Amino acid sequence: MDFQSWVGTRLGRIEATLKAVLPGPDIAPQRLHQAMRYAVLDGGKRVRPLLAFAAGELAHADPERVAYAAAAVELIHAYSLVHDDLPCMDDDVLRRGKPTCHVEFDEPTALLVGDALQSLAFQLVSEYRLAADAEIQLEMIRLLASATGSRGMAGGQAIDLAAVDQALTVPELEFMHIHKTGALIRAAALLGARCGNSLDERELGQLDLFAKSIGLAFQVVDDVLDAESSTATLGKTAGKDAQQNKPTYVSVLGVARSKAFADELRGNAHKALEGFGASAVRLRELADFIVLRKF
Ligand code: GRG
Repeated sequence: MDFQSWVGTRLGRIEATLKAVLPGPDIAPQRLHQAMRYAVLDGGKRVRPLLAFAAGELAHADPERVAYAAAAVELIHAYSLVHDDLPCMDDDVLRRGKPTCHVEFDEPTALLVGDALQSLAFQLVSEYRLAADAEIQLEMIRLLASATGSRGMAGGQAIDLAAVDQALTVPELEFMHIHKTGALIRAAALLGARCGNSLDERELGQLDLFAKSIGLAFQVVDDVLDAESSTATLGKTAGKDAQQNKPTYVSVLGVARSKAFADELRGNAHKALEGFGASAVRLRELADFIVLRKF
């Protein structure tokens, strides 16, 4: 199967899982449930679920199990976008090519949407049987919690908010992005793999190295796209980083060196997968997609 077809079938699967696990729009409180569905469904590249599926294939995991783990990660990601767009944070009006959640609904609803999506994510990883044994599944829940919280994504967001109008060094920038963006991408890959039971500690370590490289590469490319692409192509407001005077890879390294750095990270990601053979083909293809993407 070629990469496009593989992506197409996984996108169908993740969409169906998300639709099924989100409360229906007619279930009370209807407005909150409608807003949750608005924030999650029909949009986004679904990079994190795709990484979970690809890592699941590496570990010969049951795709049914991976779908729930992938959905949990995507719900956390959707929550972070809804909160990030609020007036008290990035104050944005466009996301995934449509009005942001608080614009379409209202601010209190958007706040609750984020809260409820996060809770639903943890419900999924604790309610469904995802791993070979309960201990591994507990480890998966712990991993998702730490990737999401103050030592992960939320902590990265705090650093991001404090960095406005500040000059950061490259290591400081890297620290911020490893937390804000990288932690959840890493969790997506590791959760997908933990749904299977065929990787030993060394192999899980190699997958972790892959995920760390690709998580940072994702953000470097995001910075380049914010500087170079258009609002229409991105489906979110372009040029926001410069407008808000936020330090980015582009502001610190410039476009050319940022692109070279993203390519170096892609090389590191491929290297981490050496020795896995054909079972890592989708991870390799996703690394290429993440770095070469135009949106
Ligand atoms: C509010 C706790 C909290 C955290 C917010 C992830 C994040 C932290 C903010 C999102 C804003 C942002 C531009 C982050 C950097 C890169 C990123 C995560 C972009 C959005 O992810 P994509 O490109 O989005 O995967 P889609 O819409 O394709 O899912």
